[in-house]
Parts: sequence; structure tokens; C-alpha cells
Amino acid sequence: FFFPKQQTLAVIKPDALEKHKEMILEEIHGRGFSVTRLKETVLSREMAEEFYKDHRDKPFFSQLVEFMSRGPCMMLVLTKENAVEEWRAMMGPTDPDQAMVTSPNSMRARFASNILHNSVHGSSNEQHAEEKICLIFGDICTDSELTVDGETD
Ligand code: DGI
Repeated sequence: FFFPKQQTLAVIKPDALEKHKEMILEEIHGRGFSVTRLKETVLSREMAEEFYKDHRDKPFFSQLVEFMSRGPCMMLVLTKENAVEEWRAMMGPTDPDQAMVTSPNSMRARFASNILHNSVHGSSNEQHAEEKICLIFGDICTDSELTVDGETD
């Protein structure tokens, strides 16, 4: 198969940043991803709400927003053929209990403590990747309709 180069947004979440950052970065490079953008940032509540807006009706939404804005996250744009799917495979399933069974080498199996504090994020498809890259790295956003918190451009 031939896969065109693709971008995905990876996030090292606040629970994993302190203890596992070096290991995660090493594995990202080891698997041949190019890190084309990178920043460490503390998400505001509003940014975390926007980031996870698709989950706003879920019972865990407020916990999720609280957690994601509690400390620094590392935001990375990963570029590689088939990046979206490959990074998702490296992450493993959302719930580490499941990850330990189905993919014991995955990041979540090794680094996550529970379904909420699950160490890493990765876009689930190309459209989400583009949207979240725009949200986080706004300066490379070309879609003027994507604005945050009342800002316009
Ligand atoms: O794409 P994923 O991060 O694997 O999973 P998702 O898009 O379904 O959920 C986004 C995040 O929301 C997930 O990384 C952790 C949190 N979450 C998902 N399902 C649950 C959850 N948190 C709690 N407390 N309970 C859940 O069932």
C-alpha cells in the first residue's frame, strides 16, 4: 500500500508530561514521525472545552475539561504516511484496562492510570486533525471560520 503524508495532532496530557515525556518523544522519533510543530502549553478551560466540544453532552465532560486544563500539555504535529492511524495504534484504546489486554505495548497500557487520566491524545481522523491543529497552532490555520472564544480574524 501507498499512503500519502499525513498530519495528526498528538497531545501528551498533564498526567503523563512530567514522568513520561522523554520516553514518549523517543518512541515518536523511533517510529519515524517528523515532529513538525511542538509546544508546551496550559490549556485554558475555554480551550479545553473547545478541544473536546464533541463530548460536551457526556457525563464526564466537566472532569475531562478540568483534567486537561490542570497543568501543561505538550502539543505535537506529527507528520508521516498514515500518521493518524499509526499514532492511534501507538496510543492504544481509550481505557488502559482494555489496552493492557489488547495492546500491552501501547502508551496507554504503560502510562495511563485510568480511562480519564489516559496519558495521550491523537486525532481520530484527518478532518479532526486539521481542525485541532488549527485550534492549537492557530497561526497555521487557513480556515477563517475556526475561531476560539469569540475571537475573529
Ligand atoms: O479518542 P480517545 O481519547 O481514545 O477517546 P474519546 O474521544 O472517546 O474520549 C476523549 C477523552 O475523554 C478520553 O481520552 C478520556 C475521556 N473519556 C472517554 N470516555 C470516558 C472518559 N472519561 C471518563 N471519566 N469516563 C469515560 O467513560
